[in-house]
Amino acid sequence: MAHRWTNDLTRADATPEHVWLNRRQILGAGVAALALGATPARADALEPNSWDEITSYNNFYEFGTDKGDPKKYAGALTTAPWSIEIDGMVDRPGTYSIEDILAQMTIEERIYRFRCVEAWSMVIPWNGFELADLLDMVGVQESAKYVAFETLYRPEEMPGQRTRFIEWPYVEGLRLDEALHPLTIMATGIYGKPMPNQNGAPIRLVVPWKYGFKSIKSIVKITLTDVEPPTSWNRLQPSEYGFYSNVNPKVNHPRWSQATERRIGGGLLSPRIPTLMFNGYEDEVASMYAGMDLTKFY
Ligand SMILES: Nc1nc2c(c(=O)[nH]1)N[C@H]1C(S)=C(S)[C@@H](COP(=O)(O)O)O[C@H]1N2
Ligand SMILES: [Mo]
Repeated sequence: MAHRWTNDLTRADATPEHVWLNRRQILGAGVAALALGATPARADALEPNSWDEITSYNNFYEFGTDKGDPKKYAGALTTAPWSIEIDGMVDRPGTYSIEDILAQMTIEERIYRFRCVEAWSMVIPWNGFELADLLDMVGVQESAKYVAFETLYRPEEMPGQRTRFIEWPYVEGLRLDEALHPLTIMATGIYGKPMPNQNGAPIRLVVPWKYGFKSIKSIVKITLTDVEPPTSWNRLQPSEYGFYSNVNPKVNHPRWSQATERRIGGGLLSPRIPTLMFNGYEDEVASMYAGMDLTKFY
């Protein structure tokens, strides 16, 4: 595909570590990391978190509001068979089984920083494919301007859905250019293994320059539309969560600063590190927001 991301890193590049870090700075984080000066703290921030950290500290409100709940309760979720209904402004709408989708996609590993809005971060080696490739497969029509996503609604297996904390199903959305950006992936695994249920099995979105809640898990429906789609957190608390939700250290959440972050796994004494504009992907994505007041479109 013409828009394919040029990051050709694999975990094999991690040995020896300093070689990996250099390659990572040049090829992975790109010019942004170089321009910032690759301080040891920043280089360290690109080392992947452990499997255990990634799979035991989660937000997945369908299984409860505690960060330990998804690991405890998501095991009960049936993830096969699984299909995604794709409809709206597309040439080939339909219900696509995950097997049929995967057969046509190139799965690759992408190591991205991942940030939750409550100012914690991890570095996760995702496996997945570009959302753009899936959208190519169904044929996006000229009139489409946004992509809407929906999570599974199955209260029998998702105990959190028995309370109305969120209006279920969980929904999210992207502007079409964001959805087509090569950094935006549909992830199907972590560390080369199938996606753990608590992380959004069998398939979830990953948008590395946005706060964590945009990266909707366990997707069953994708709709191409010409109106800005509703998003769960915006519905719940519009003054705190906007449609765009780009990582932005200069725009604070009304109840906390977003200027710094805590790396999960760094230990209690590890210093908070400065949060980077667009989570460090400024060179890649800033042009999509040129001319927009990001304090208004937060
Ligand atoms: N369906 C669904 N997707 C979701 C959530 C959720 O509660 N339900 N939580 C979001 C939030 S707030 C974050 S921070 C990330 C967490 O992803 P992780 O558990 O893989 O780190 O998932 C996002 N996707
Ligand atoms: Mo989050």
